Amino acid sequence: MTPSAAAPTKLNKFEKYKVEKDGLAVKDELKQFSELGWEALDETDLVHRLKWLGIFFRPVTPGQFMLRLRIANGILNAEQLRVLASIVQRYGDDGSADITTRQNLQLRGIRFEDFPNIFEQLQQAGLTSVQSGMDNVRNITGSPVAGIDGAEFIDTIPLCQTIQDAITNHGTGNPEYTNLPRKFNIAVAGGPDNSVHAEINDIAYVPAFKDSHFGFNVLVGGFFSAKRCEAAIPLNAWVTDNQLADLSCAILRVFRDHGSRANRQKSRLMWLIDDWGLDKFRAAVEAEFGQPLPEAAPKDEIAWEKRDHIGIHPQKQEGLHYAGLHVPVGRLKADEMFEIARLAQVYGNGDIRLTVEQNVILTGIETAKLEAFEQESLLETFSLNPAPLVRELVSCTGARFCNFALVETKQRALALTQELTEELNLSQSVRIHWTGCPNSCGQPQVADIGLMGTKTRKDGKTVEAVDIYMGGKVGKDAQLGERVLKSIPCDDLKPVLRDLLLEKFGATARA
Ligand code: SRM
Ligand code: SF4
Repeated sequence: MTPSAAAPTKLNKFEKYKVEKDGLAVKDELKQFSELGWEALDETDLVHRLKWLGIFFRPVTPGQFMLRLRIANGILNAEQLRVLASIVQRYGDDGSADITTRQNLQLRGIRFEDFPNIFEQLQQAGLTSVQSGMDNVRNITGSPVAGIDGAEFIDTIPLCQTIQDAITNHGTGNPEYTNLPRKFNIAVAGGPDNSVHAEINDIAYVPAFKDSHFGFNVLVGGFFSAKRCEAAIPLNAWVTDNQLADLSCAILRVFRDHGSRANRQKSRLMWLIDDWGLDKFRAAVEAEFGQPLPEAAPKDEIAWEKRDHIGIHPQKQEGLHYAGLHVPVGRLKADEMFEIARLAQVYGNGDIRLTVEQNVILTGIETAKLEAFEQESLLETFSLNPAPLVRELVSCTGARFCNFALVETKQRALALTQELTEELNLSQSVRIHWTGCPNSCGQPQVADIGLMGTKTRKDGKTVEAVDIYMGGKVGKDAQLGERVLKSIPCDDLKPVLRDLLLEKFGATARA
């Protein structure tokens, strides 16, 4: 759908190609495209429009494509994971999957001609990748322990699914929401610990009671970009659980029709809120929603420190447990995916959950099965009790596959953390987030120590470096961290991190 009101006088180049042909149009062309081969495609189709189907051309590995799924609330079942494992298995060492910072999966190494068949497999398995890239709503995140957490106020799984279904027309594609001015993030928190990082989403729903009725306060406008990062602000609105999809769609229509399409660096929702002021924005949302929005509840129910869900924990269902497996920097190989699916079925209820920390949770494990489960060899790789520095390590894709990257991230993050683990004793875990460039996919601003890739000069040469962020606070009273150090060459980073850990996080040197 074309934006109706306030059509900008000057469209940026992305808007121009969307006017030429809607992104979702490639859905009907995919079969023909795959017969032609990717080398024969129009460049805009190849590099941009295919992202409406979740297909990402990777200039770093041409011919090996990435497929970004959408997994509402990060929950899938063992059969679905097996389908995904079998897709990446075909590509041998080139095939892998990454758990993303939005509780989602990206598959790698895919050959272009295989996509029509892969989409059939996804459809049969009840999976979709539609609208997962470019100017679309990203994966809808929810509490990773929804439905099993004794402390939760509401199970967010059906809520996230309903929002996703509305925006994507049940995973088939919905032209109403495929031409937004920019990307868009939505999160639903269901418990007291804010495990979705509500504050960094364009829309976040946080639990809040009003006159003893349960509902959600609404936050809007949170985002990170290279130019600007902002925490979400209260819309001063309160809605009930059955209104989340309608309100999300109303906000999206306001954004679609009025958000700036001139400068892509100033197109995220917060720029519209700034431009209009919150009152005008709220009134426009209310008009689109079709009914008055009640004022926010005076306080929300986010009262806890954030949990990481690693290890074995009791579920609210008597006699059942969930197990949080630490997946180092979120990367999975096909055999590991098959193995996770097997463990989910042998020991649990067959479900697999993903977290925004790029880890896996298995659910429904009976007490009697715990001992045998803990002996499984996969848990040597995906630990239930990782060392404090590795435990909360998060990393974006980085230079291995991402052409925006200024540095390699995942391997470096792991190697450095392992070296520091050998040198230091730590009694507490430290949340370290790596991101390969200022786009901040690895969310360095929410970390205790955030590392953002950059370049600097050293000994007359340009070298990989990082800016260091600190002070990110998550959970209750979340706040974004700030840059404290600039342009540390990656080769000189270890002693800097070591000193920070010794001085600020209670680390002591090992004898
Ligand atoms: Fe991101 C673009 C990877 C979460 C902000 N992001 C990209 C691209 C698509 C660039 C590209 O085409 O290469 C990266 C794909 C690399 C690859 O091959 O994997 C990419 N982003 C990721 C993932 C995979 C990082 C990860 O390792 O987990 C995350 C996928 C989430 C998902 O499942 O959909 C990912 N990206 C984020 C987040 C974190 C979040 O949502 O909590 C952010 C910051 C929050 C936000 O968006 O407000 C983020 N990504 C960006 C931006 C900057 C957006 C902006 O407004 O300027 C870009 C660049 C852009 O959109 O122009 C970007
Ligand atoms: Fe790529 Fe930069 Fe995002 Fe990392 S932060 S995945 S390097 S765009």
